[in-house]
Amino acid sequence: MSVEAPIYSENSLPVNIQEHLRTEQRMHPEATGALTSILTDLSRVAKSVSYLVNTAGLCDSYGQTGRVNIQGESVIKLDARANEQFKQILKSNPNVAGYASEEEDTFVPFNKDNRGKYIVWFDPLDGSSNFDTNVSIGSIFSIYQRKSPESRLVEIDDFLQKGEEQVCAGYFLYGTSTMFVYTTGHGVFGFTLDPSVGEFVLPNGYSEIKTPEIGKIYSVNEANINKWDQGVVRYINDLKTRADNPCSARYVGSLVADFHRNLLKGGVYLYPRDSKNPNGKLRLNCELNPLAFIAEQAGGMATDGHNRIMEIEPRELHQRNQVVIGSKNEVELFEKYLS
Ligand code: AHM
Ligand code: MG
Repeated sequence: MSVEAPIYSENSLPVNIQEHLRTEQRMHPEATGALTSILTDLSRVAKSVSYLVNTAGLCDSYGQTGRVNIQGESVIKLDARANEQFKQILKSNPNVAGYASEEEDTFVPFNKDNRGKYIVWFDPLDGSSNFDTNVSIGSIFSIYQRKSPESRLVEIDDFLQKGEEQVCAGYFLYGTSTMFVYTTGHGVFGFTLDPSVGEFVLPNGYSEIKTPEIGKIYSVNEANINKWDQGVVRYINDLKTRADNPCSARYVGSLVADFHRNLLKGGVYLYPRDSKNPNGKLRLNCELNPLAFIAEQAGGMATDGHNRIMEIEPRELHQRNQVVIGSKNEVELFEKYLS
């Protein structure tokens, strides 16, 4: 079967991700090209994991490996394969000194030839329990400058930095199309994979992503309502029943898909603490900080109810925190209900 090329708008051909990254690099004379090279490699990871996700049903990637990860969760075969793709591609980049993954117990220093100044955090496949029913899933990444000297292997403190230290963050969304969304602190850009040429492109009219200030959607696993604090119950009730702009519920159960929809349309995603998950379910370092960086750069907010997510001091690699993230108006409202 041949793949037909999409018909782009007449007046403007799309920019591919390499051209875009080169332009961005030129706009920052202090840039050395190291971050550009990591982002280019991450776009290769995105293509390769997208292929794995798209073909999983055809090649025995459904099901579990039989292993249980540090968080007590069964490792799905595709999680393990996606993790390997991130690891192999990043390892070949001399600017990456090591990585930490949601799927691995601890951080991994690369060998002595990789003593670059950056480290990468990633969740190789988020929402993977959804994928064998063809529901959208994603990958999340975050890049920091290491704190330890480049003459040594990386250390745990390189991976326990506050989110506000991030130099870049993003996600890949495997949805009706595959997207690569990222920020380096100069706006949010979202590229779409054109499968006819195998390139991520920035279609016309879709350059910088801004999120609406007032949201119309709330996304939460409402089946947990009896386990929530009363402030959260009252907050959700307010969103649903307020006279002005009442919200509608949308919940895929895949963080990247829920976050991305709300980013474009306006809304909030929350995973509050509950009696089963006293700190919420989602991980600060590989899930919340990267999405918080994107949300803020798009004009939104991310909080645990009391603190800005990116100002929380991480104490552990796989730390979990309560989160409310999305449109400013609804995130600020949550803070009022908790105060
Ligand atoms: P994962 O990292 O193990 O895939 O879990 C994270 C996922 C998120 O994608 C999603 O938003 C959340 O867990 C759903 O949790 P629940 O099933 O409790 O609603
Ligand atoms: Mg995850």
